[in-house]
Amino acid sequence: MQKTVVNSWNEWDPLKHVIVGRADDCHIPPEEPALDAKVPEDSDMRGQWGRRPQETIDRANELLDNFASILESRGIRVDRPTPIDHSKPAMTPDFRTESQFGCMPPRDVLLTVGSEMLEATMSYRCRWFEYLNYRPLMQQYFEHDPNFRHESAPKPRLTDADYHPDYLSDKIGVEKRLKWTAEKFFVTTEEEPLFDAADVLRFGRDLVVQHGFTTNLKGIEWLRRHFPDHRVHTVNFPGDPYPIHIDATFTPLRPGLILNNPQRRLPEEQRKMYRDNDWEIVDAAQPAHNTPPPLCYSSTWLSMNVLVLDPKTVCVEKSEVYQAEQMDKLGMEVVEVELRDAYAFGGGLHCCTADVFREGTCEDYFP
Ligand code: ABU
Repeated sequence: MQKTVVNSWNEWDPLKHVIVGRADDCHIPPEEPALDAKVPEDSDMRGQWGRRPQETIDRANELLDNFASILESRGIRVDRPTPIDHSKPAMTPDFRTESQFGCMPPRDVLLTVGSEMLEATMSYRCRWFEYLNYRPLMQQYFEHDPNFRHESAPKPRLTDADYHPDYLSDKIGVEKRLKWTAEKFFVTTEEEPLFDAADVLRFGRDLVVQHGFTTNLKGIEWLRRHFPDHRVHTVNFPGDPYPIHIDATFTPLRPGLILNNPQRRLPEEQRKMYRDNDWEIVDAAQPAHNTPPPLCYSSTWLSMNVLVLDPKTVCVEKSEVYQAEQMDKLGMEVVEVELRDAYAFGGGLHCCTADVFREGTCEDYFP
């Protein structure tokens, strides 16, 4: 039996153990406030829901299995979740929605900080029960690692009070969305703490958290109180009309180097800690595609949603040739991984994984 230890403090230390999601039984959930706000008005996803076509599930699983094998061939241990029945309604005393989402992508649900794995509150009703897909693994880690801390953030009620009704229109227009996001007026209100784990980036002692559709200020404050030994920084990327999840926007590659989405630049006033500590923030390369694949929630910027295996090695999606070229110029060895046909299931190479173990300790990169 391999020894299990949960430990991961940042996005780049050598990766030794990881969770890779599964596409089994993934659904396009029915309309609901926070999810609708993320779906572009001209998207092919508008107005349809139900189980994803089996051939797309099979193809996505083929790619995810292949990604898992690539990681294993590099000596990285890979665990997989156990899918619950996503066709069942998600129902609490406060809401009901007719189906769930899936067990993709794990990065949205699980935040690993040191020896702790924290289940996020989530902000979509259809994802309220998604943590259950990972509970068998959490139990296993709890059994085998005496220092493992399994934590769960307070489950939110997700009543209508959690969402701004202004966003409940499919005719807002990109211009107005950009104005609203620049004003930090997002679909989620400040009714109760909300966050998705994929809005958080780990830089040792510092956690950088995006305030947007899926994470509100109360969620960030909850994280601040939950991690009292960390410094928690709130960031915004005003160029994004659909701001969810930081990992197609801001991508640390190694100490001192971050890629930033050139359409979603970190505002000057939020760059001080990087500047003061000689970190370089460079524009990411352009995506290789003009549109996302069919039935996909994410933007074409999944091009920069890469998985760093160590400070010199990075997994890049195979068709993202410009991103791969840029990584090469930045001195990274590129591991090509085919995943585009799985993007529709919730994201790219970073999204579809969650860290269990990376070598290294909690360092202070911004003293
Ligand atoms: N989960 C990452 C998606 C972000 C984006 O659509 O750009």
